[in-house]
Amino acid sequence: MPILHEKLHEIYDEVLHRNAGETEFHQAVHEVLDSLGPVVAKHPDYTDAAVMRRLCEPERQIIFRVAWVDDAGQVQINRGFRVEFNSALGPYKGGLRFHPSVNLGIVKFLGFEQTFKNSLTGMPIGGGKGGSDFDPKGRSDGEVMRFCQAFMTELYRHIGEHTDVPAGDIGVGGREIGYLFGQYKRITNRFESGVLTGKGIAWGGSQVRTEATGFGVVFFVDEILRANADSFDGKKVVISGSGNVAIYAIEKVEKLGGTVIACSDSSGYIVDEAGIDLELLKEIKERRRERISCYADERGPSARFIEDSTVWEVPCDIALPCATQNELNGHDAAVLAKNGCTIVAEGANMPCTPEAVRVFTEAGVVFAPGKAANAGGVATSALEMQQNASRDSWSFEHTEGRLAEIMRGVHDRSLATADEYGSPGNYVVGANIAGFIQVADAMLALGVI
Ligand code: NDP
Ligand code: 2IT
Repeated sequence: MPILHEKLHEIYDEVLHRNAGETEFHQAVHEVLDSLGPVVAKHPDYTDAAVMRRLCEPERQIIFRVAWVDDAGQVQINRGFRVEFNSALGPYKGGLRFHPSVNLGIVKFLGFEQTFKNSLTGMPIGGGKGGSDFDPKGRSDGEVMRFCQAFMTELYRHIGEHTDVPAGDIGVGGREIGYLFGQYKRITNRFESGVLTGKGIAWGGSQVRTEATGFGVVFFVDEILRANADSFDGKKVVISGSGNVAIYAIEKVEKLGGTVIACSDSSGYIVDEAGIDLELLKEIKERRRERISCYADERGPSARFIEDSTVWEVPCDIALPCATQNELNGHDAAVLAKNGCTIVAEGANMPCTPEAVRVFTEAGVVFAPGKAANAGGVATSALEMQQNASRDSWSFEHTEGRLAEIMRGVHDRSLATADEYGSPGNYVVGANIAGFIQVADAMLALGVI
């Protein structure tokens, strides 16, 4: 890893020491500290007030047992997490992830990233993240409901519309938010809409929240293209994953004139040279919750399924990693660059390894980090909170317009900050510094807490 500024190096050592073994958290912290050298040099007051050191220590970390009964009558035990990372700018805000890989280090990396991402949106939201090592795959609706009820039976005491507002992430979509909200309402006897986002439209949800992360990533890439007097027209796009973020990224790319020719899940990927048939993909992944190979079986001769391989071997102009952390390594990055890919934007959180980011930078591939490119999801969650607070609901067109405007703001702020701090065109540096400064200034104003 590159050498950090001396004062930041001390902070990183402390993080390594205090959070032994939490490799994803170390990676996320290192990536931010690596950008902050010029800020430390320019603003000694941040160091004097230990702002960076305080930012690396979550305000509160909650770990709890979740016991529930499966369809066979067996008692199952899972572990639940909520890491309330930083509330300098507003209530803790961030998703819940249900996936067998979830552990404290992963939740901390996600909560840390979320703090900077939320700041970068310019909206009044702090950072937090949570989840469980519960694996929803193969579980019945009834099992998912009982798990969500057991999870909320502990979580409810820690959250609230002014305190901490969870939402979805991997393995948590509209169905799970419904069961979680139902149990919160039942326990508290309050219809407190603003306590969760990603709700159904009929019961306090916002238009566009389902689509927001995927649409937002594509709006961000559209800003990059426009800045280079280019457009999506005729571009070949490859996307990893086939969940919430991937599906709506595909929808918007196709709307803007590009063609998505490949996407994936954890079993392999599909290539469809005719362009992904979105309705078929939604039917298989969203409604039937089946594997991506079914797409190739049902689509006909234009599509094929490649098992246990990486989607990054498919040549494209634009790549959007939308599955999970560290899914695109240095080798994949080199293959993408060699095949002519010119823009990579992270729909997922930290999907590119540090080595991959280095390869992209050296090869002149424009790289947009997740905390900027995927901020549309949480930004629209903040719009949902705004609608809940005013007991209002906005049209699809109005909300999508707000999302596009927010993504333009995130893009322009990242670029302007990169310029100001001597790294023109570097979205990583720009997003990290712009996200940092807003939280840091709030922390200075609020005193040592
Ligand atoms: P979903 O659960 O809807 O979809 C996840 C997709 O990624 C699935 O296709 C899944 O495949 C694949 N995937 C997950 N874990 C792995 C793994 N370990 N290896 C290979 N593939 C994997 O989640 P989302 O679409 O909501 O989230 C995707 C990414 O976007 C995550 O990084 C999340 O943190 C990030 N994100 C999500 C936001 C949101 O609003 N939902 C907002 C901002 C970022 P399979 O089904 O086979 O597991
Ligand atoms: O990573 C993310 O930004 C999310 N999973 C969305 C969080 C939210 O509160 O909408």
